[in-house]
Amino acid sequence: MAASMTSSSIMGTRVATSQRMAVQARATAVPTATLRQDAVRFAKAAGVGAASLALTLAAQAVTVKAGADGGGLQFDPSEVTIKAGETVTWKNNAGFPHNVVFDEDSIPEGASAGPLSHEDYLNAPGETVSSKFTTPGEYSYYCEPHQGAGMAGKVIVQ
Ligand SMILES: [Cu+2]
Repeated sequence: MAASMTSSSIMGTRVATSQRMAVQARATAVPTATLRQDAVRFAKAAGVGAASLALTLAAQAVTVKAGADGGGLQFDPSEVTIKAGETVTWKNNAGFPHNVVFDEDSIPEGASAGPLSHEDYLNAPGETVSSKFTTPGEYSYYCEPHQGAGMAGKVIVQ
């Protein structure tokens, strides 16, 4: 509410006659990345179930910790099962730097390891990377710095 009022006054308009108009007006002037937040904000303002809207926008997502809570060099959980089209997010948790590497020979045929991999090291606490999986099958991956320590995981896409 406060945010939409601020945006309205920045744009030189008086308080909008309705939340819907405010959202539409800002939609023409703000980067796409903020539109989703606007949609959720609008849903809240309109009394729509914001939680269900957010779920719809995000689809289903699974988060894997990079580095166990106790500091162990592992992905937690090391194996996750998702449906085709869903996304896995890795969150830098402990014992970093980590990265997430898929090799062509350990993913299903037709899938491409390059876009799924995140070879840049995760250095900051809580940093995240995500990959969307569209081809069903089993995908094995590992952390390059800790491959020798057995830091590896698997994504099963149904
Ligand atoms: Cu690692």
